[in-house]
Amino acid sequence: MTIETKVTYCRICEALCGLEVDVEGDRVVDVRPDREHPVSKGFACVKGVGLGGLHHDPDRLNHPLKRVGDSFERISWEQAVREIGAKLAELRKSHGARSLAVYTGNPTFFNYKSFFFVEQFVAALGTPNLFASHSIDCNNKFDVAQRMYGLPTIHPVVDLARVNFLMILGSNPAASQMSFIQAPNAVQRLKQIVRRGGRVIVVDPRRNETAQQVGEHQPIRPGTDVYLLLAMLQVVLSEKLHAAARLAPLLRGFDELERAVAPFTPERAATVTGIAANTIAELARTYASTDGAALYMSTGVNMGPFGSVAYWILQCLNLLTGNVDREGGLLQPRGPFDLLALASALSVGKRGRMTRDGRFHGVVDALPAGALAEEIQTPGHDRVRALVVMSGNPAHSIPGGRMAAALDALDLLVCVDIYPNETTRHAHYILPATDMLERSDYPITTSLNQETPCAQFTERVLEPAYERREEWRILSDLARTATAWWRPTLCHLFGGINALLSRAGLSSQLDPDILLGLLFRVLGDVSLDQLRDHPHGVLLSPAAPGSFLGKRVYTRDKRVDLAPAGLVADLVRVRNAEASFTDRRRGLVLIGRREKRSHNSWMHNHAGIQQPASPVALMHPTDAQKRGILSRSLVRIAGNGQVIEVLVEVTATVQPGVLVLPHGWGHERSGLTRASKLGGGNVNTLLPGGSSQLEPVSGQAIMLGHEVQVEAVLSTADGKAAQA
Ligand SMILES: Nc1nc2c(c(=O)[nH]1)N[C@H]1C(S)=C(S)[C@@H](COP(=O)(O)OP(=O)(O)OC[C@H]3O[C@@H](n4cnc5c(=O)[nH]c(N)nc54)[C@H](O)[C@@H]3O)O[C@H]1N2
Ligand SMILES: Nc1nc2c(c(=O)[nH]1)N[C@H]1C(S)=C(S)[C@@H](COP(=O)(O)OP(=O)(O)OC[C@H]3O[C@@H](n4cnc5c(=O)[nH]c(N)nc54)[C@H](O)[C@@H]3O)O[C@H]1N2
Ligand code: SF4
Ligand SMILES: [Mo]
Repeated sequence: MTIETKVTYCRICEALCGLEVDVEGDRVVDVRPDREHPVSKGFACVKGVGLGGLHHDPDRLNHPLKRVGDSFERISWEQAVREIGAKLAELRKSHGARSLAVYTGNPTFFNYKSFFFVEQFVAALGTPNLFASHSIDCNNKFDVAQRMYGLPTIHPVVDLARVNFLMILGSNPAASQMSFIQAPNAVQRLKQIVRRGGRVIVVDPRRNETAQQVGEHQPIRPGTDVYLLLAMLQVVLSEKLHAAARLAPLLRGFDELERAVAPFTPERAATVTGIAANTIAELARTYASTDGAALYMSTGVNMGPFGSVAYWILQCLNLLTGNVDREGGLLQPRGPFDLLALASALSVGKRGRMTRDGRFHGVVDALPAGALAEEIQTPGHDRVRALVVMSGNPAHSIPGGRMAAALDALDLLVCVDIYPNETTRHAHYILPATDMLERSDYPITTSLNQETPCAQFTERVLEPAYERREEWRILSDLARTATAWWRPTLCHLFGGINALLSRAGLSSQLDPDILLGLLFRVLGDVSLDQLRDHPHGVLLSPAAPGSFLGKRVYTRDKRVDLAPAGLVADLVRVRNAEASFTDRRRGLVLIGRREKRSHNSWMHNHAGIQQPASPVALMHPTDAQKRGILSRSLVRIAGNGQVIEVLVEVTATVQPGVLVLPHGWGHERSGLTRASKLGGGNVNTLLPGGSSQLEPVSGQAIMLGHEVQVEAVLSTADGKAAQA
């Protein structure tokens, strides 16, 4: 058989690296980084080049499954759709649409068809109950953008190619490739900044792998970035290092912001953050006076207690120093066509969804995942009784350890996934989806985060194996079976046409790419056909300086709101919490980290990607000594009434008082051949959860900075004897 090379791109993380895939029949024989990709230029990581192993993993889901007693039996698609549709319809009839819910996980946002059809499926069911993984990741960012810029999707992107001063808070690009910015090989990009004489400062409680390779490391006490940012803004405002007068026609709320920030001096921030006051003032002055500077923050701050206020103040700093909408600062990309205009036309973020108790609003129209267990378990006629999980692992990824019991309280749990996971264990039906090699795609949802705007369409590399199906098709069939045969949703339109095609005996299906092609034809700078002719991708015009402020801001008066009421009000909470950070604790403060070789909870079963035998916690030598803990020994970590045992590495790269632990581990009961043999446990069981642990502004789950107790499984003396 001949080997054919196909060009595509990886959709595991936001870097979206170009790939070349050698295919022989229905087998993937090789996956390589694509050297001709205009942005990733031959970069890809171990996960991307491992896509062949993912596609052929014998543990993959290949057929629809139905729970029968304690095990699962293979059923036909026809039976699965019929039974699930009927159950959804029955629950809707007897308990109302609110009794139906959807949880959509991280991979949905890398799959444009699934992304659009999830919203259409929710609309078809008529329920407000869409829950999304962005509320355990970055809800604060979307919510602040909505409040300041009028759309949740506006996040000016750092001009990495020209920036001269970049401060990174709570991100480890060496492992993650960053978020809200598409920058493959991010560490190299950061090194280039330093090489041309610029400064990169990594603010992190741990000298993470990025800080070990590039720039300067600024340690900080976990959870306190908001005080650092407030104090930097206080310096910029009180020393008049800003361009507010020039920017006045483009912004509003300056006076109120100035009043609100005035009390947050560097001296006060120093006590809380552990960073000297003069260092904070110096950072603020250098940042404000550098020609081309930017502040960037990510999950290490998002998941802390004040993610929304921190992101708001960070935006204000970038705006008021004149760094937004200029070269060398931050630019607002447009997408292959005007995606902000499209989001606005589609009323993205404006669907008015609320939790049952009215406490939390939808962010990008999705409710906080941290409230899902309560929406299922709190009694009431309209409590959630049926849940469809799309490419997610809520049992594992939501903090609190309460989801498993909540899932068992459902009348219907349907999981659409490529693998069995900790959530599918509780399912009544498991439906097998295609992987990224088995479907065409365009990265619509990440196009607004492109530092180097680029357009790439990929055809499917392989036909779907076994009975795997694309998500849009599964959702269309379920929507049509659960509701009246016709409703104005894409699920009904595509589902209906495809049903007619099958009835006419035709095997081909109408794919939503046809709609995408139309969008490109009407609105785009390039057509989908042109992109098909250039499979490596084509560069689009770079984001233009001066094209954003006053022009593409979606507030009513087109001005950026520097002082949204809900954010100003949350400053009280920030002030009241100051003392809590300096209280002497008995335990250690838990923070997270990502690992190069895994992705959230779903890459641990890959045969070709070697994993450590257990997750490794990191702690400082003084903390280890106090507890009689040896490096590479087993420790017991207790929190939230739960205990897990993992290996520990003793290292001075971590601040004293801090424990670092990766998430996504603990697959003993997943049913996966390899992953279930790995040790460790799920860090989320150690964290308090539920709606009391949500950041009140945005509903983002607070997942960092909780206290845990750590002890040696063997004492130092026993350990030394054992090692000897
Ligand atoms: N303690 C702690 N918890 C965390 C985090 C943390 O840092 N610390 N990180 C959080 C973050 S940032 C995120 S984004 C969330 C993620 O939360 P989730 O999205 O709930 O969890 P994932 O582990 O990403 O699970 C993704 C699932 O999608 C499946 N999948 C992969 N590809 C496809 C596909 O193409 N189609 C379908 N249908 N399924 C697919 C995988 O098999 C897997 O089961 O976790 C959060 N949880
Ligand atoms: N290899 C790999 N890549 C991934 C993922 C993965 O699981 N594996 N997940 C993807 C996903 S879903 C996302 S959302 C992105 C996230 O990408 P990033 O946001 O870059 O996430 P991390 O790499 O976990 O880096 C977070 C950093 O925050 C630090 N930190 C913790 N607490 C604090 C704090 O209070 N203050 C400050 N300043 N720092 C703190 C941690 O020490 C860590 O170095 O990564 C994506 N890329
Ligand atoms: S960095 Fe790795 S996982 Fe992320 S897109 Fe590139 S190849 Fe895929
Ligand atoms: Mo994420």
